[in-house]
Amino acid sequence: MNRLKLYITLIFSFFTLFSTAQEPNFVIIFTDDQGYGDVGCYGNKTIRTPNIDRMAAEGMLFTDFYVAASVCTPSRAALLTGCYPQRVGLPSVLFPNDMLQGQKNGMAYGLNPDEITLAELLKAKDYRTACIGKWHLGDLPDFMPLNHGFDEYFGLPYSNDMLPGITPYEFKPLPLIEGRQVIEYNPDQDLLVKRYTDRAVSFIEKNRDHPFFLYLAHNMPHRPCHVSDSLAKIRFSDSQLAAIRGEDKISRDFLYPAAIEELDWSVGIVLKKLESLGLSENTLVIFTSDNGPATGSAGPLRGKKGSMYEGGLRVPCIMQWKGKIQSGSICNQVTSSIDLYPTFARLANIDLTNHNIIDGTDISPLILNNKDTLQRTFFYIDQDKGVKALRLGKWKYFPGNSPRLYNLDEDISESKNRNTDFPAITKSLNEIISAFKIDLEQNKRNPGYAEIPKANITK
Ligand SMILES: [Ca+2]
Repeated sequence: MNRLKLYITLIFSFFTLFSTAQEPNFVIIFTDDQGYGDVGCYGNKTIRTPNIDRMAAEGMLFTDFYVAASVCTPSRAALLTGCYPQRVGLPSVLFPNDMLQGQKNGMAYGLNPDEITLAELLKAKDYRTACIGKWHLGDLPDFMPLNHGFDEYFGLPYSNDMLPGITPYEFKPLPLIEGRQVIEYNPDQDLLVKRYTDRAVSFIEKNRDHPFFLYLAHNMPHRPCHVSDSLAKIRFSDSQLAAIRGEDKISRDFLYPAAIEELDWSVGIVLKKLESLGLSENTLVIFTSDNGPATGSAGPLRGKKGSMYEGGLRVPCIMQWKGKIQSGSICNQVTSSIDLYPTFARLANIDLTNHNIIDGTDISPLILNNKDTLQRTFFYIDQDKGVKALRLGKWKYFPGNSPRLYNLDEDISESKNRNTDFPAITKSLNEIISAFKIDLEQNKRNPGYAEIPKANITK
């Protein structure tokens, strides 16, 4: 009998060991300029998002989740490095390298090749990695996804409006890139969400037996809005659609709800694929947006894309992990996209002890146990204009000559300045901001620089 017991114990230990040996898969679905109020489960009554809503019903909805910038490039730099974008030298939006706005001192710049991105971090555990969609962290080869830890790349290297004929700037044709090669110029953007989704599904299928990290960064619903026929025709007749598509990028704003609905469709396809392959219990799926809305809704929040009010940086965020994250849970803690880096590290058993300075906090205890243990600060930094505000608990504080203090628990729209009511609180928040400014100044790193190819220099 003892021998039998021993065998059973051994078999159990073997299975336990085996079943915990595989690191979890990570999927980040990152939309572009989608607002806090542009999802059903965040209160939208007219845009239909059944798949994202189901994700929330089966997972965790974050009410106070922040991206670390209110515009594209710095928000993406933060997500992939776990740092405030100013710490890694990318505080503002990058333009294509052949344009003056894409250069500093005659050099093109982008995410420093020395930075260890989330993809590179996970490579330490032999993850398969894919970036599908918008990159926007530098468009020369040194800065592109394949040089930043991604095995695969398929997408647009920057924003979907950086193409000829749509803005006052003289952009070159917009490249669609596969790996390192341009495969098309000015691709039909009505098909982008579908093409990205197809790629995502085949990446998941291909790596079903291996840990993977999928970074699915849609270009939509950033202006100009594009939608495939199948989704657009639910809302518009053929003639309406022809008129909307035939006009400028302003008229395309009518497509915004349909664009969100197509993104929701895409979320559903990805989740279904994970379920059908039996991967839902070993995959953390995160849905969020890179900054507040340009044309959509920030719901009850003040401000939009580009703003330091809540509407600029507080975004919808839902996490789903079957069997690990409690169904229908809500997290009201202050959390941020910069937290995903140390959180993924923890979940994949990667040690960050001797790592570069990062700003994020491991939020795995919140995700896995829904514990209210966090009392973290979040700083609102306005591109290259410095630290503008701080969030700690319910308080949001803007220092300066006309300081403002808002109690976000009672005043989510930042309308009642309580600055003179709580001098002790503002004093301590001021001290936290001053210390952080010094730390950021002393411990910031440079972007990467690269020669601009001669062929790209226009006379
Ligand atoms: Ca954006």
